[in-house]
Amino acid sequence: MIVRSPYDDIDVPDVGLPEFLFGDLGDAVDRVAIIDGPSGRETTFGELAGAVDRFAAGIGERGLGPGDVIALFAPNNPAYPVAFHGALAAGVAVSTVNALYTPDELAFQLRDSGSKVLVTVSAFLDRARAALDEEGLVVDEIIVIDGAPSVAGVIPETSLSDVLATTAERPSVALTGDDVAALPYSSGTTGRAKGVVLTHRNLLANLLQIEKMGTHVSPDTKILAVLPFFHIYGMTVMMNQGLHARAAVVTMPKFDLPEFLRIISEHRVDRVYIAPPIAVALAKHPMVDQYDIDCVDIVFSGAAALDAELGAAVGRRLNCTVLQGYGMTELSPVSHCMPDDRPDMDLGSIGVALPSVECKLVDPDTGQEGVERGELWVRGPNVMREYLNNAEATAVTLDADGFLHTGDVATVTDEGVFYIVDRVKELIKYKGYQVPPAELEALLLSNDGIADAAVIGVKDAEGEEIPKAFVVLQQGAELSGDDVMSFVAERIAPHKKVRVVEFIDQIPKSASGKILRKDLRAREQASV
Ligand code: 4UU
Repeated sequence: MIVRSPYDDIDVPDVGLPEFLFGDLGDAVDRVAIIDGPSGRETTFGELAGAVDRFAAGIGERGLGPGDVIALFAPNNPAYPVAFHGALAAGVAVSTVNALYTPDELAFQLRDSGSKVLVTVSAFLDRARAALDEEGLVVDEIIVIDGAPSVAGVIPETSLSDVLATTAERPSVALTGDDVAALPYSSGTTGRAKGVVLTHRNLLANLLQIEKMGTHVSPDTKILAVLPFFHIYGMTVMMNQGLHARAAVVTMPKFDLPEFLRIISEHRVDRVYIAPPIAVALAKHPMVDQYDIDCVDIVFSGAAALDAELGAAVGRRLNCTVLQGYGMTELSPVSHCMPDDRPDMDLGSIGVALPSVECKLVDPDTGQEGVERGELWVRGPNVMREYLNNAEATAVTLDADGFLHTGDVATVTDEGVFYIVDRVKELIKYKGYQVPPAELEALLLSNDGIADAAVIGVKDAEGEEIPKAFVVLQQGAELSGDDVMSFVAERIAPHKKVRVVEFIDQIPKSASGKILRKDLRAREQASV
């Protein structure tokens, strides 16, 4: 019933992640760890480790330590790993926040995670200050990591250089693998975004699992980090894998095609991690031919299904290997991928299970295990501990045997190659970003003109998944589809926008009042 990884198991050392990454730099001290893509500024491993140490001291000096949480609300830049690993080294967990969030969304995560410090950049200060006006937060300081001068606001704002200038000793915390390291947010299979409790062991294990598959990331590799570090894909696969392998990580604060191509070309990047929408640009955009990017060896796609044809087109145009992996925030994130040395593997697959990963395919309706096509359950050292302060959601997702129920439907070949073929969870993915329907439904219901609402994912003309709202209007209410879309767009991050609206007389619901999304999907199928 259980499909095991074809690789030998890994051993996970019982240490904290910063110790694992920076404890013994050896001759990597003078190598370049981070390159700021836009400016080309370089940071060596020695400089980075020194800054991590000072940040840890500064965090300790503020009285923070094990059990505390800080929030990191920033785009990719060279200071991101300083704050992330500095906090971890002080025993403090880091809740990474989506850089596109509105003040309300940010406030929700700050409150829910109990963050005591907010680390951000000057361009985000307006949103940060607005969030901190909300009630129930325990944030008492903002640290601005891109060198902006500190301002005397309602909540003190400190620059990174002031934090790093501390003469305090780095706190001596004896971290174990069981300590909490990161608290990214994910809606999982149902409901609103929840804090995903990832331990040092989880994050470290996933690095070793990826490495053991023969991933050829070496000190000579240059990794492009255009996908955000706040999302688990960027955090583990770009930032931490790069640091672990002593590769150079080239950071980009956001995706912009000419800048993306310029940075690849100028820095001779050989490994590019993407989500499928970037594959569309790489395969089709005329601009790609204007740049010398023959340095690219591997394009690796994850976070949403990659079309095999599209992937093959990228490979032909860039004359490179294209690989696909599968992951989930709750899995730290990678559980399956195509190894570097198997470019022959079907690009429409997600590859094989990583070392120490065990899988089951389970019929979501009957619970029968070992079916040909079923919900993918995953067990391994990379599986999250729990959802933060949410035993109920944890119980739904993580069973007594330690299997995490992914909400994705998969098949597997005799060779152990997995395919994702459907999704049974509510979650919608827009360009690889999470869109939790429950959140949009709650927002829609807060409109006086809306009596009831349900949101599902549908395909647009390009085959991209987009959120669609079914809306029941209050009697006498006169709202157009555009009114509904604007109402939502003004209140949430751009990737969560409702992109289609259909008015309907009644939302189909079960006897217990649960939205019957299956019925809405069937209705949608019937109309195309
Ligand atoms: C079909 O998206 C992620 C993590 C992605 C990732 C990271 C490292 C992929 C490969 C890699 O090496 O996490 P979340 O939590 O934002 O979203 C998880 C969901 C999955 O449950 C699934 O529905 O995103 C979807 N998903 C995929 N679907 C992720 N990867 C794939 C994929 N094909 N390759």
